[in-house]
Amino acid sequence: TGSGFAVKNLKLPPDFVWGAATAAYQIEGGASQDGKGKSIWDIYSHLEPSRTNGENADITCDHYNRIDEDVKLMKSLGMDTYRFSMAWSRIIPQGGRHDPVNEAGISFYNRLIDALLAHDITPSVTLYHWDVPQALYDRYKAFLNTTEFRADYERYARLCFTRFGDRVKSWVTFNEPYIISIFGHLNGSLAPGHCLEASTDTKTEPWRVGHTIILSHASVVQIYANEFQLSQNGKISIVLNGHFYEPHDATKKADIDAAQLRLEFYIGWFGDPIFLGKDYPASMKEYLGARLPSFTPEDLKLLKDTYSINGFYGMNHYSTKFVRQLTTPAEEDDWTRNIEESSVNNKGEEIGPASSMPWLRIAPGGFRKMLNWVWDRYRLPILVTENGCPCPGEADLRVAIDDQFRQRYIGLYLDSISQAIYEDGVKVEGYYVWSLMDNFEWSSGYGPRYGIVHVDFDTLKRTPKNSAYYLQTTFQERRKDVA
Ligand code: GBH
Repeated sequence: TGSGFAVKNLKLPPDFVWGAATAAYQIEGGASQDGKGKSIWDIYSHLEPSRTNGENADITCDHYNRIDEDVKLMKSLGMDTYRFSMAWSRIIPQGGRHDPVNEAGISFYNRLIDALLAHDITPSVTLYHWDVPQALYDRYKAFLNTTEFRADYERYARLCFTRFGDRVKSWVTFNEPYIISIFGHLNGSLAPGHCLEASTDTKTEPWRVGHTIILSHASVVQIYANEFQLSQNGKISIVLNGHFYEPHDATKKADIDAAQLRLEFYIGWFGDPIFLGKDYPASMKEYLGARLPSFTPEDLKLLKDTYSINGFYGMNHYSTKFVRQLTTPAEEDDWTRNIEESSVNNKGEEIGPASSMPWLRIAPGGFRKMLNWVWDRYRLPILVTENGCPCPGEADLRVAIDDQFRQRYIGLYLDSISQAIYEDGVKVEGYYVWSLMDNFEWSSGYGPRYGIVHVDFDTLKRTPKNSAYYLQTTFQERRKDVA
């Protein structure tokens, strides 16, 4: 894996923007401060602590009480923009369309937005990053009830546009619908983990959850376009994640096809309805049959009416895997189309150097191909809304701060963006590193550290890592207009 892994510092457009991304539950803390309600993550992490490495995010980075310090830090590192999510349960503690609004929660986000703007940092707001109010889960199982969820989410979104839209010009409706559906409702490694209960139907529920997200997204895009966009003049879209897939055996047609199918099942599932105004990919409909919900004529009209309003493609991307089409009969409830993922191909070659997470390896070539795949299919300007990694050996503080693995990862992935823009003609407009600072990494708790700023979770002291300074200088260098 030695060759092809040297950073070239390739140029980026002068108006290309960069910043960092975070999510409310992962950094805020203040779990019940100022009237905040409980979300599914508060319950999930406390009910069975072994699901989250024995940890929770009651305090985490305490960002809720440290926004001035944290915004100054962003400024000192030269960021143009900051992507964060709002906690629905801070704004409407019980979540529902008839439930009271918590003005203290609104005021927190107002202070954050104002502090960012005062420092010339453009806010990008994600309305939903995995933390649905627990009350909605208790009432009707949240995403599993499409009609109820959609109506409650519409009210929450409308409230956010009304109260913050004079200053927020970049909106994301949902972070990573695939993860919400599959990890939250099929294998239960993320909240709500409802599928861990005996009475659930994992054969159909993940696809129902996906259906709810697609329709709720489209409704809110329509609301934004009809009621707000003319006066507020902002952009709205969704963030999709996904690995890139390479064939396990590059000479086998079945493996080449498997790579394409895996991308359709991961990204096309949401991307085709949302960005093309079309039905689910034919490959999914054929394989999943009645397990996949169908769109009514009104749904399809909504998708057709709204797809072109999406102002960008939000891409969370971390790594690439090999896929092999297995020939053994699939298990009865298999949904992966009998495709096996791995980080090693048929020749024993690894996809790239390993981080401290088994699924995340340095694979900039796959990233470049992913940018091209998305551009070819959806023709939308791409914002890389998350990219980053934890480092091997980071339990040692010196390694954590002098994070050479991360600097190389970021350097190579920025080179891929440059190649996609200048050599392949793909439109890429910005880059958000995941993450601003070390934080609560969901089911892994405080183990892996994705931050470009180190957080000591005893003292809550923030210390920029060398990758933070690397990002600052590499963007200065790469964006110099030398022509
Ligand atoms: C992002 O998701 C999240 O948006 C962010 O909150 C999180 O902190 C960050 O990643 C780092 O994890 O079964 O091989 O796919 C990325 C999606 C979901 C990808 C879990 C890896 C597990 C391994 N990730 N998935 S695999």
